[in-house]
Amino acid sequence: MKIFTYYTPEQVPIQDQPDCAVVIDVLRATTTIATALKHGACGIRTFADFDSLNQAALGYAPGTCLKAGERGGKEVPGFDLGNSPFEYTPERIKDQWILISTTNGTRALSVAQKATVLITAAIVNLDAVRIFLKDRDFATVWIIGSGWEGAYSLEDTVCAGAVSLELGQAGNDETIAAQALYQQWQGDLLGLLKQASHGQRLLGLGLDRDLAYCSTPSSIGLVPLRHPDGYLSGHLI
Ligand code: 3SL
Repeated sequence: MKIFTYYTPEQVPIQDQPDCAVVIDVLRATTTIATALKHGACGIRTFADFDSLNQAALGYAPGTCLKAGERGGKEVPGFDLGNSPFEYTPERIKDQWILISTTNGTRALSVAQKATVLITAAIVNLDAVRIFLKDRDFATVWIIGSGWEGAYSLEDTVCAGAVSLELGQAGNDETIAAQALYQQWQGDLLGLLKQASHGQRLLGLGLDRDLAYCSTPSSIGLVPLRHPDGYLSGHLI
């Protein structure tokens, strides 16, 4: 297995195609997606913008889908859910389709669409993702961080290092650097999120408990996996 890490969606060589793409947005899209699937959502459809999301919502019978997302960490007026994993309780989302658009996470998903297999990862489902990748032994894996509006993100890079460590051969220097960063921070992932610029932004919004949740390793034993129909479904490990 040869692993290539891209810190932002902008770095991804979209003319190529890996056997598997792993999209990461620790704060908070891929953490929230894993949580929603664990709590019984039918599936997650991701959208780069609100217009296409609103259009798609018209195709669902009333009461069967929830519109979700954020911009700059804040809720979207008129939507059912924001992007905090704490909103995605079983009572709220069980047997519902979730249509979601976020600032960076859903953009990262859109550049990975050509991959043969597409999954998402976060700290909360780290072990499940490692097992999924190890079992399948793909020839090429791309790990894609969502970053923040085109810029590097510390927490996605550390998670990329955690996913790739001991998994295969590094295909680029970014993979080696991500692994070194994970080795430095693995004992204090909450401390890392608190120092990261987007962590600071969320702390400024009073979302301290989101950081604690997003930094807890492997509390969720499933992998969000793209279904042939395009939505993310929960693959239990
Ligand atoms: O950028 C994203 O996709 C979001 O996850 C950002 S936030 O944590 O919801 O603010």
